[in-house]
Amino acid sequence: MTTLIQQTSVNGVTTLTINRPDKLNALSPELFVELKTILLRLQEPGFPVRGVILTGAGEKAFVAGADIAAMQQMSPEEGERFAAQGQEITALLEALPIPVIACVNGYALGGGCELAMACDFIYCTERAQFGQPEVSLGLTPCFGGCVRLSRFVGAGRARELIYTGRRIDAGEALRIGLVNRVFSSIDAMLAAARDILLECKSQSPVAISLCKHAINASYGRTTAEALEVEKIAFRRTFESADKQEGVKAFVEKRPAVFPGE
Ligand code: CO8
Repeated sequence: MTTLIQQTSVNGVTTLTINRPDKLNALSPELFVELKTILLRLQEPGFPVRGVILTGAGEKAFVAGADIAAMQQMSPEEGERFAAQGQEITALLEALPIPVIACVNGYALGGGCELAMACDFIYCTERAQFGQPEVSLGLTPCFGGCVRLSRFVGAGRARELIYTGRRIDAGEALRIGLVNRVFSSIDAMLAAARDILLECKSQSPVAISLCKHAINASYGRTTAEALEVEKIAFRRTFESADKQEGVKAFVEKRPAVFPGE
């Protein structure tokens, strides 16, 4: 059992709770090690999880960023290693072949906002605050902020947020497309995330993982290249038992029961 990240699983949905509330869940090197171990386990073929919720413990923060105190004495080489560690985590999160929802209450700043953006989409409470304040510390975003923020909100808005280090509230995050939905309480947010993941659970896991792959692979490719990835994903569904079952069930006018392979 890990200590910096709590893990609970119900009905095939795993909730990962970053658990350093006294430090507003700031991302320390030790926390990265735990998170990496968990994410690698979730990627193992056959691991019985169909959706993940990533959230933060306490009332104040999802994650208030990378651990600023830990960065104080780092050499450039150590800084680069820390950045690589963070990028490895966000890449692992993004590559999970199942839906992952970030549930943000309170601060999601710097590395916290970047961690949320490595999930498939973001829900938040009315008390959420988002931002990339790195420039106010003389730093740059390095866990994917310069790359992923513009995918959510467009290049112009991403530049404005990153160059000013400004924080935005839940209403603005919703308006510009950083979050999908805003909730009045943590419980309502987590319940909605679980409901959506259970809804996804009744669909073909193979098809969902291929959709996720095609969406992620579309970034950085030309339209023609991205369409090629989509075409191959479609082809791969024809090799799956899920597609056989889904199409057969439709023809037989009954609900599909997907084997997930
Ligand atoms: N790192 C370490 N400790 C933190 C962090 C953090 N990012 N954020 C908060 N804490 C700690 C505080 O030091 C404090 O600890 P203590 O009680 O021991 O003094 C505790 O959490 C509570 O924080 P506050 O008392 O400050 O709480 P407030 O409610 O007054 O303020 C804020 C909340 C506004 C969120 C404030 O804590 C704050 O500004 N935090 C920093 C936010 C920030 O700048 N985040 C970005 C960090 S940089 C980053 O994430 C980019 C990644 C770069 C990686 C570089 C690799 C080398």
